[in-house]
Amino acid sequence: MSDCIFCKIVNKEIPANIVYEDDQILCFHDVSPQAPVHVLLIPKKRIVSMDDVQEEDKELMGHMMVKIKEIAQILGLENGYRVVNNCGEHGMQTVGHIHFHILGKRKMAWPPG
Ligand code: DGP
Repeated sequence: MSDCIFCKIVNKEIPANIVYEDDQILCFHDVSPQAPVHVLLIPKKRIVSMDDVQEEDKELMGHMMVKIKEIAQILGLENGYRVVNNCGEHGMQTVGHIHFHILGKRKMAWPPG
């Protein structure tokens, strides 16, 4: 059994507000939203971080990238959005299951903090 919180969401052991799901990936609302719309896109397979992506994950990672625009459409992000991946300690990653934040419905600042 994994202690990974996102694996528990994948396995429906803990609830999440799901936006999109297929056999490979899951997208759900972030519990601590930093924008009016803030969801997390994850692979169902646990990959710890961007630093752990392997050659064999190319198709899965590509699938996620292709689905982002579809998810943005579901969420009504017609004015654009930001996609963020935090990797490792300096990237301020807090959950060890690779995820892409999709944030929208407000204008973002740059550079990030
Ligand atoms: P990061 O800092 O990039 O690792 O982002 C982790 C995000 O995960 C953070 O924005 C809060 C969110 N999060 C943590 N635990 C849960 C949870 O149990 N449910 C949901 N929906 N989001 C969570």
